[in-house]
Amino acid sequence: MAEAFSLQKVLETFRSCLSEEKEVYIKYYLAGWQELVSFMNTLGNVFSFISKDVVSKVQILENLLTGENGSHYVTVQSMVKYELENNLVDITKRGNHIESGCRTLLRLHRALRWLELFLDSLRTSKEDDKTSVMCCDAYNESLAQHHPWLIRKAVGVAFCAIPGRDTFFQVMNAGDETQVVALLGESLPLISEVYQITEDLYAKNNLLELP
Ligand code: 1PZ
Repeated sequence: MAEAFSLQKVLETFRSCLSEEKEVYIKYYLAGWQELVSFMNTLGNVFSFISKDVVSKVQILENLLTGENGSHYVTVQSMVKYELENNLVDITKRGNHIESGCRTLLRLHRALRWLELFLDSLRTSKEDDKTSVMCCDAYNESLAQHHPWLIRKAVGVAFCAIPGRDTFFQVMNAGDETQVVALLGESLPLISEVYQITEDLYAKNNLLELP
């Protein structure tokens, strides 16, 4: 059986993500997402359409990383350079490269912003605050802007099934509430830094709207 999810492991993978030159290692980025998928799976089947999408994107990137051009996919920086220099990215509309590393990672990158916002509101929340509201606010501020109506509706339904705050803290498997809050405080700057470095790189290369 797979080891149980723990917030600690997510923290460790995001810590491993950055090289000394502040490049983002795709291997650990994907490992972080795999941890998050296993977390989502413990929350119930309503989330399976979300975790399936994450799994398929992780798989696309893993195939690139282990494929014959894998050496170009070690970091997000090297991937962007390689795919752009070799015209492997559909820039304005979908064409021959619908599964480029750049566009695939962009989807996860946008979702990472959601995660950052959500975890931060969880961290600062009070006992009576609703996780569904926190999820929804974080979503509207991030991913929703990139999703069509139908997906936004489906996500809205999934939010109704989100477990309460107490369950969330338990499933994170990192001790009592105070400990989880402390660990979140430690994890969030790491997640933010990975997010920001990727965001700046994508912005600099005009990749933030890849179809
Ligand atoms: C624990 C509660 C989970 C709430 C998750 C909130 C985010 C909702 C995201 C909904 C995704 C819906 C399914 C797939 C959508 C895809 O169309 C898009 C765009 O990909 P494309 O079609 O262009 O290939 N996929 C995404 O935007 C990636 C979404 C990833 C969501 C990750 C959620 C992370 C959850 C972590 C758990 C703590």
